[in-house]
Amino acid sequence: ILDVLTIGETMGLFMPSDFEQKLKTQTIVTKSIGGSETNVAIGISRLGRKSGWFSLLGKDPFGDEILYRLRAEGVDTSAVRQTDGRTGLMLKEKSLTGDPRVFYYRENSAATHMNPEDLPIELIKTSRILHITGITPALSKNCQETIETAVDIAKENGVKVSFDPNIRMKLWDVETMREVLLPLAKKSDLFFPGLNEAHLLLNNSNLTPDECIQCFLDWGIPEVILKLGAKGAISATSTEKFEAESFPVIEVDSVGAGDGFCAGYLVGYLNQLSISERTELANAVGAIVVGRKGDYEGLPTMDEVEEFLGKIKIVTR
Ligand code: KDG
Repeated sequence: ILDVLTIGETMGLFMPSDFEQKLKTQTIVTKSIGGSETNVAIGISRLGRKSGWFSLLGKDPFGDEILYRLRAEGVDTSAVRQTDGRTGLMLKEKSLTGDPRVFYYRENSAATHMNPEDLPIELIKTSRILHITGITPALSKNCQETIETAVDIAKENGVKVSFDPNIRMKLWDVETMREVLLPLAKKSDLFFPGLNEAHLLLNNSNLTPDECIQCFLDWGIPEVILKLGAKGAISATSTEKFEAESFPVIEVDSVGAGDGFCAGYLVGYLNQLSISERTELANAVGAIVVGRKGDYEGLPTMDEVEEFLGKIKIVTR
């Protein structure tokens, strides 16, 4: 039985090894992998819970490497298939504001051909949580149907649905995004929007964080976690609300921080921590990820989180 099953595309990733430089001028690049859903799966595994991931990959070096890295992280990949398609790619470099920019080479990739018939139904039915993001439904009509079907299977079988909208405006227009993501959000049990994403989904950028949360709770979503970036996060259910400050960090690479946050929150949820403790754990994981280069490399173990929070002291030499 998996604690969390995630579904979505993971790509090969290149970034300048000297992350202060632009790709254009660099000959030495770091090769890695990136995908929101595998970031979450790896985060959960490192924090001590059992995760799995489903997708389609190419029969190519990146398809092999993604499987190799995920297996090394203890993520269940038993349902993943390598097809005749190609594994998608992405490039990443810092912009002048420091926030990384990404460039996708993922049209027509193996994962974009995912269909509902490919879904590992038994694995979904027997997992505790299904975690999905708004990236996958943006990849193709059949990916959208695959995610919708996975959510329906989860709901019919009492599996909790965790949903991070992860809005990627490079992948679709805002109207289609709303049309597709709103119904998914309404079916979720744990919903993780950022403030900007909440504004885009609700089509109103004047709403305060509390007003956004109230809208989502009014839709019937049981647990809403609004990510405020450097300002922390607010978590709420119909009876409880908790606001957590973020931890001060030196930002190296913010990509993947939201995924680390989700992984921390879901592990807190599975470990039956209180809503305030879950949010603190999520914030700590997000902060640690921001401080390290790479989409998933910075994800911590539980010992590292406790050391970060000053709860344990590790003997280093
Ligand atoms: O959340 C981080 C992801 O966005 C990144 O790892 C790559 O999945 C990715 C995407 O589609 O941008």
